[in-house]
Amino acid sequence: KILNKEGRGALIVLEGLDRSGKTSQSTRLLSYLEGLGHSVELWRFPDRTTSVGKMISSYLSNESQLDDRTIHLLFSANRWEKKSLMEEKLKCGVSLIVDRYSYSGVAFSSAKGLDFEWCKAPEVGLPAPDLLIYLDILPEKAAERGGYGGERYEQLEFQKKVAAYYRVLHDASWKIVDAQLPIEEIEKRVQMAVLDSIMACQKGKTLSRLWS
Ligand code: Z5A
Repeated sequence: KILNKEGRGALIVLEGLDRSGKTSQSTRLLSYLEGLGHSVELWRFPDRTTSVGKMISSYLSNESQLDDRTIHLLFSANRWEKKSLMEEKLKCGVSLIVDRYSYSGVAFSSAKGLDFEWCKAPEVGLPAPDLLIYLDILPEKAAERGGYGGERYEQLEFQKKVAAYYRVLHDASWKIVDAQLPIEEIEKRVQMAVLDSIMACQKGKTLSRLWS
């Protein structure tokens, strides 16, 4: 495996609105990197397999009710409970493709009306992505893709607010990709950005922390 010999793995995060194509692109990226011989894993948040994740899953499918701040902190705890493993994998040379991360946490909870800085606070200190790929799509276009299901947040007006908070979070380091392009075209752009990032990590780029 390439990375085990040459340095740490890269933390690659994919963010975007519902139906922006994160899952499709994460899966394609995994196959691509594996095909090149890289050590790589695909993760997603929320991780619904943990006990915290099960509470989140039940909330998202409207099977349980939780106060807005409580669910926000659970989403954050779901990342913190994976932090040590995440760091260990990266250190051992495994690159991680992560489908949603702290940015979703802040954008979704802020869109509900919680204070933006309050939402960021519990995320401070988590590993920061080496590369954040934002799949950029108009909320109206995303809604046309297969229709929204029954989960919370899958409503057009709410998604517009989420998009606005992603714009507040955005900084120059993000790789913005037009998510309305054909899947294969997006895939190529994602691949190029990811290979650059993996190379930088192999050459000794240090892992930084959110939001400090
Ligand atoms: N949430 C939160 O509040 N706080 C947090 O901290 C975190 C999350 C981490 C979890 O949803 C919910 O939790 C989410 C945010 C909130 N809320 N919502 N709503 P999830 O992660 O389980 O599900 P999702 O992220 O919403 O996934 P998704 O709906 O499946 O969307 P996607 O992964 O971005 O898209 P996709 O499955 O790859 O593609 C959707 C469809 O579009 C599919 O039919 C594809 O074939 C099609 N597609 C994809 N790409 C294209 C292109 N380029 N052209 C045309 N069609 C395409």
